[in-house]
Amino acid sequence: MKKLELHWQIIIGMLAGVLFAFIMVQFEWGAKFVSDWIKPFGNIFINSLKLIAVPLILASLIKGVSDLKDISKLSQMGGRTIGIYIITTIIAVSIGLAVVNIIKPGKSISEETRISLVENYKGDAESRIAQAHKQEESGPLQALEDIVPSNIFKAASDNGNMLQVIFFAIFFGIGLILIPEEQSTPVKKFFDGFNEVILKLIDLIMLAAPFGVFALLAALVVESPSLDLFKALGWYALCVIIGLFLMICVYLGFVWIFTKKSPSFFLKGISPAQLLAFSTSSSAATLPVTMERVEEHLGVDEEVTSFVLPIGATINMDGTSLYQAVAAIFIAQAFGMDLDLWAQLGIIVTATLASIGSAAVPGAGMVMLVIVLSQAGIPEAGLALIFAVDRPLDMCRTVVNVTGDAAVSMMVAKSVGKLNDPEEKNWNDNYKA
Ligand code: DAS
Repeated sequence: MKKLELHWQIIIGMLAGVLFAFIMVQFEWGAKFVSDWIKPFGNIFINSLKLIAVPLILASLIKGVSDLKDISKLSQMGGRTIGIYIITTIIAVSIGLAVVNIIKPGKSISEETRISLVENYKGDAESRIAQAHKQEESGPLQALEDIVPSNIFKAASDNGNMLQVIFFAIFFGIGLILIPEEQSTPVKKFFDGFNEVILKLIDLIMLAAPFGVFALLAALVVESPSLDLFKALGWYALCVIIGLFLMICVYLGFVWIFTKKSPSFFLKGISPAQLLAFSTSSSAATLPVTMERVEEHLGVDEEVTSFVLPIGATINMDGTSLYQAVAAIFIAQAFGMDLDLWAQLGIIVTATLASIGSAAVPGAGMVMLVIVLSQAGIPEAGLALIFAVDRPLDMCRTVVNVTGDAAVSMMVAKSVGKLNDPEEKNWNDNYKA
């Protein structure tokens, strides 16, 4: 039987997981069975992907930077990458603000619903508020200071702080460019081989993808809060999803205009990574697959993906910034606050910075949301209003984060002449060569 394409395998795994969970919850022991005996396999799957993410960044970035031969190309690509990332994030926040101001979901929250939600989720909100305040207390240049690790092994152990790994890899790659060719060649050969091994490990891990997402979705369904909460927050969640959908359309338009590649080509190429982002809610865990899909199915040269994607997974979170804008205005509306234009423009800045600071792991966007709320003078207790639906929305916004990284990598590749064409007849020979 012809092997199903990866995205169909993942879709089937997800649907089976949801169906299995709905069957399980019919029995009083069902939810506990799923949490005890199924959910661990989902965590093992995510951990195996996160295990690969750091070695992959190290190998591909060191190889990518050292292949640049001269440092001017690095700064050229870096400038374009960061510039386009910031533009797409500002567009995302603006879309979020437009949607939430038009639909006004916060106006639909009744007083008693607000009071019960704040009561129900105050504990969870408080821990995230504490986490964010710890982050906020640091000085204005703390984020810059945190980029330089004091110990590479400690940096590599914390998936939430991949900027330190990226910094070391770029630094090491620059060192490779600066030493004599006869000395750097064996080191580069090692990292080439190391990179190939990591890519092979990703293929092996992805064999377990349908089972991993089955377990993740089954656990999500049995652990979701009661459905009636969703009704109260339905309009809010709808705003986020409409905004995220519009942002995907923006990416498709950019890719079409700047690379002449059709939306169907782009979506077919990136869909397995999008489905994985949806299942894991983690850009970091999805990064290995994002890199493989962008290179081998969207035609972006490794020299670009190894640089643009790890940085994108860490600082380019357009889905998160859009969600933060919608959430902030929703909470303000629910608390009867009317923010003027200046306050909302301020949210464009703070949500952009907050998304850059959000780690590529589940729930990070909500922690950083506190910074957006406190800057705009919106009650932080409002976090409790949205906590109930954060996980499903985290899955959706992570899809947009990953999609944005892939779209920008195609645009950067096109601009530096490093976008190959997988639709060419002898693509594989060229690519492999
Ligand atoms: N889950 C984060 C990510 O991995 C995004 C977020 O929490 O907003 O992209």
